Amino acid sequence: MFSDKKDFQEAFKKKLKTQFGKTVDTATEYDAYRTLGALVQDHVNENWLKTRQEYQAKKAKQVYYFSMEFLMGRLLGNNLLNMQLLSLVDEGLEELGLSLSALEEKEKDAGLGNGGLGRLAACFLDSLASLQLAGHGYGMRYKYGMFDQQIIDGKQVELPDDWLSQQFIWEVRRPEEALEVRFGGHISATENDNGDLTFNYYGYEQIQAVPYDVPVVGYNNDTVNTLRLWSAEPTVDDTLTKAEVESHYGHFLDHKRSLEAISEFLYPDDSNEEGKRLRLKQEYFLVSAGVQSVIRSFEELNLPWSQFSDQVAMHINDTHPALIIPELMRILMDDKGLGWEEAWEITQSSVSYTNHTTLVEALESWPVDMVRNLLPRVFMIIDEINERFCQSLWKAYPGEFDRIADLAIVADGQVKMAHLSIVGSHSVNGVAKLHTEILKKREMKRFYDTFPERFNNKTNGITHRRWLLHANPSLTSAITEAIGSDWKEDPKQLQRLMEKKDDLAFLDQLHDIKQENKRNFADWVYQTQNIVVDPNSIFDVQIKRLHGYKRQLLNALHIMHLYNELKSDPTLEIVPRTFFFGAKAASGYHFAKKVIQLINRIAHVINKDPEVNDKIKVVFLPNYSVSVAEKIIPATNVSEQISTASKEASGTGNMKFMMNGALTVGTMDGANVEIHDFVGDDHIYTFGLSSEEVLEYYRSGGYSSRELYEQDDRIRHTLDQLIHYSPFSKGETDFQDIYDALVTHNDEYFVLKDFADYILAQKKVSQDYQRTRQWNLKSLVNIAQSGAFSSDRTIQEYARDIWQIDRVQSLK
Ligand code: 26V
Repeated sequence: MFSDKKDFQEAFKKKLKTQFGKTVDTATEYDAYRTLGALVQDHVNENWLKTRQEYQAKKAKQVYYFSMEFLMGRLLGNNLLNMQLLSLVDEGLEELGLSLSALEEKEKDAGLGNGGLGRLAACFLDSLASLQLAGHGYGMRYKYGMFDQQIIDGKQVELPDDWLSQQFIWEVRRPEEALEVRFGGHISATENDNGDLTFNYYGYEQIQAVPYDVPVVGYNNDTVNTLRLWSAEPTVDDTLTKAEVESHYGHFLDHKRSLEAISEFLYPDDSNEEGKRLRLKQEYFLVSAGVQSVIRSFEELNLPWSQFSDQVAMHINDTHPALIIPELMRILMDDKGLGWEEAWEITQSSVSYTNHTTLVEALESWPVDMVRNLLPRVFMIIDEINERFCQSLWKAYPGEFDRIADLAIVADGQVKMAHLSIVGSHSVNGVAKLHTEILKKREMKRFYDTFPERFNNKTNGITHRRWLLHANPSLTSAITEAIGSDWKEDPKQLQRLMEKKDDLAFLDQLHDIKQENKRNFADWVYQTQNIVVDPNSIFDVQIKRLHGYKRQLLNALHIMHLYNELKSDPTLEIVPRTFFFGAKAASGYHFAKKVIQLINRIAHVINKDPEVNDKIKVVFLPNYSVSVAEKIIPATNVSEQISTASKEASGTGNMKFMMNGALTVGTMDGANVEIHDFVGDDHIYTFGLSSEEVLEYYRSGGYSSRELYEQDDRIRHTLDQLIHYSPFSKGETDFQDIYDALVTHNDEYFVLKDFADYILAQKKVSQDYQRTRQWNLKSLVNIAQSGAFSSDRTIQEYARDIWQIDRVQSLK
């Protein structure tokens, strides 16, 4: 590594010359970024090799975290941070007339995920490496990641995210480790003398899965794990023979494109929509390539199959990679010659599953015909798993047809992926206490009755390295001055900040840091959006995917209500607030797009109205992403976590805000409940229906939104502005569907029901914000308690309870 600044500068200049043919004077910022990246990669590579050798030598059990999404964001700054090079490089570059943060901006986000689920996977990789655990990610190398969002005429427009048009400097293509994945075709069975069946697979289509490895650098420990991303790449053999190529070049190209399509794009939907065949292909592609590669590594150890689960754990992030279960069975039986019982024992003991949502519409199921046609042998195995499972149920619950039909993996012409995942694994976990309880008591009650020992909770977490050390360096220094630096490796120690609760100078310092972050963010907003925002106003932020249950609409209606109050009484004193939103809507999700349009309309009306725009302002940040989150979270005062109780499995943005000293306005949902437990009533603003109340309303049907609309003048007036002539509707029908959802269709997400209580909570926020010292104390308590939400804690729990792996000590 670099011994000092000078050493770094020499290496930097040399790399610039030898690899890019430039000098510091002639290099562009992009050249400098690539040079720095290449230097970092050189050092990473040494530790990467060492780590692999160490794992092999120690025969360390390996965890493979299978996920269709890894929302990594940018890597340069985080790699430097984890390698303890950040300040040396920062200073070294500055002397050369370059700015590290400007170079970091040159990197495109690796946006290979939709939202919380994908970002969680990325935080987990950071924690695995930082805790010296042998855990790797297996994912897809999509050519196009999460779409780029533009707002045109106040509406969302999606553009392809062509992120690979700029080289992804961290990946290493490993063609020598490519594998074949097969689709379609037919199966024939032949019986040998012993009566054993052999299955022959013919007439299939095959495609190469080529791995691209991305290093995952641990914090200050020389560990480098791997994120392996698979790309679908046809060979000429996969497509047509040479003669056919010559006569049907057009067909060849069509076929080639159809094969490449498998890793072409990330499904932007997090949903179960039509046109899913390609998605099923993607899922099997990841699973088959991944499982084959895991088996290849295991076989290098020359151990008996009975030791497979001592060496390997495979985790499925939601049900998307659930085909691991039949795929592992297939390979063990058809290729390795194991019997059903032995293969099943190995499969169950090595596979574990996390559920990330209870929304029924989000649960994956595939039409039987589709699975059978695309994956004939895999389907036979699923069918057999189902058959055996139903038989065992029949023994346990004789005559209970209802229950068995309810639990079956294959039923009503569908393959139910959650059922397959539960039956085929030894551990099923939810992502926050409340979520896990809802799974056990309601959504998966009958599975819980059958396999109570499989169910457990693992409350989500976030990496404090990206979300505090890197995103908020000023706060990081202040904390370190106050309690020393041990918290960086043991974030629970942030709790020691509680000792500072009466230290007025420290509380003032927290305030100054927040103000500085707000000013920096305001500058960025001005430069990128041309909107002036007041850093002395409350920065109130809701950033997350747009969905009905997340209730951005509740926030928007509250802002309309504030506007109405200010217009009807221009002398009204309110604490100035700037409301920020960042949200992408799935392209086919009409309602969500309407909410985006409404927020942009509200922003347009309010920001240009001089009667109100020094008191409230609304900013919609287009193309919300990991790197935008890193900018806004340190500058936030109020974190909006206002989902309909019971609907948000956990949330992780809530934790990032808390760690950066924002106060939560939230429902008792997901991990908000646990944040509340840690900080106590006085340091969080909770409001609204409880999850029990919500679930009871759904059960009893006793809610009438129209009644509320008719009784509450504030609600009626605000909603009428959506459809009658008003500054917001401009006399058009753009927002009729929103009105209808709330009034005519009985407000599925209880927006109107929670409206009054939300207004009260927000009033309290405004009052409290004016008492600066007390506010700063609340902020301190949130930071101090946030260590419990570090993904290091979460990963230690997974390692201990689910994967049974230990630290690989001797690396550093
Ligand atoms: C799926 C669907 C599909 C149907 C349409 C609407 C919809 C909405 C959400 C989803 C969620 C897919 C799974 C997911 O991303 N869950 C998120 O996982 C995070 C990490 O555990 C957790 O913090 C979030 O609360 C949870 O929504």
